[in-house]
Amino acid sequence: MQIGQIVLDGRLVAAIVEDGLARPIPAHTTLDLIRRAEVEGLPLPELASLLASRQPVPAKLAIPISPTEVYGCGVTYERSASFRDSEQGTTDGMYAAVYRAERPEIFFKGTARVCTGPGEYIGQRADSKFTAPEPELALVLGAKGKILGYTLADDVSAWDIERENALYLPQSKAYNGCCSLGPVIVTVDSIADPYNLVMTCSITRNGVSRFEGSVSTAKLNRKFEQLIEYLYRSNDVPSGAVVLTGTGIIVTEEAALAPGDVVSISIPEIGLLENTVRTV
Ligand code: DO4
Ligand code: MG
Repeated sequence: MQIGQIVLDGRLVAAIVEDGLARPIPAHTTLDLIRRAEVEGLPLPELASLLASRQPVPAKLAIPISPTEVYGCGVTYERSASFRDSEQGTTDGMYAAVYRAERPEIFFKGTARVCTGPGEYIGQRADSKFTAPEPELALVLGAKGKILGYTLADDVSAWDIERENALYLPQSKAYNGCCSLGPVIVTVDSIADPYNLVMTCSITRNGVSRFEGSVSTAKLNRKFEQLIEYLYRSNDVPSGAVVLTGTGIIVTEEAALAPGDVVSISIPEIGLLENTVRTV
């Protein structure tokens, strides 16, 4: 099942998305739905089916969830580790060490405040000259870290700020419009193998291509359960949190984002997430 959110009477409302249409779930956001499914002990798709209107409306999709918290996982693909080490002038430095380590890199990305959805803007910090999209598979979590579904994420990051000093990572990662999510959440039962999804990313400026890249989640060096287990250590993450599982697509510096650039990220099983860059 695909669950998204649409704007109805000026408010975000959850909806089942099928055949390009949306069946609204009145008076519930996706977060309300997740919490109610937990209280009533029902699987999310079952509750959504019970509550959804029979009357479909056009599916102009907004952000599929306003997450309680968003976390990012880092250097989960070899390509990401070697790129970041090369940015530090080394081949086997701290990023390679974390890539190989038992404990994964996990950082706090923000809350719903810094998130945007399909068709909205993503942010390029005014003090960054090399901001890049990080296309990632994202996990939508319920209580105790149960994976409820998958969506696409753009962990937009100021790579020049991270390159200057790794201790600047929070500034390179968390700011207005730094995280795009969407277009829908595909519930776990509808993805046969999340470790076998092909993701593509393109950047265009004035309709002209500046970058194309792709990766398969088969190249992911971590299991989701391990990421979640570490995230929940001494940390009572609430239902409705989102975890970004790391990028395996590395954009070149020539394709650094500029205002007006369009970033498109897609996994056929989930859809297309498109955003335009704005300086923030
Ligand atoms: O280590 C810095 C951030 C890594 C990251 O966000 C990623 O690998 O996706
Ligand atoms: Mg990332």
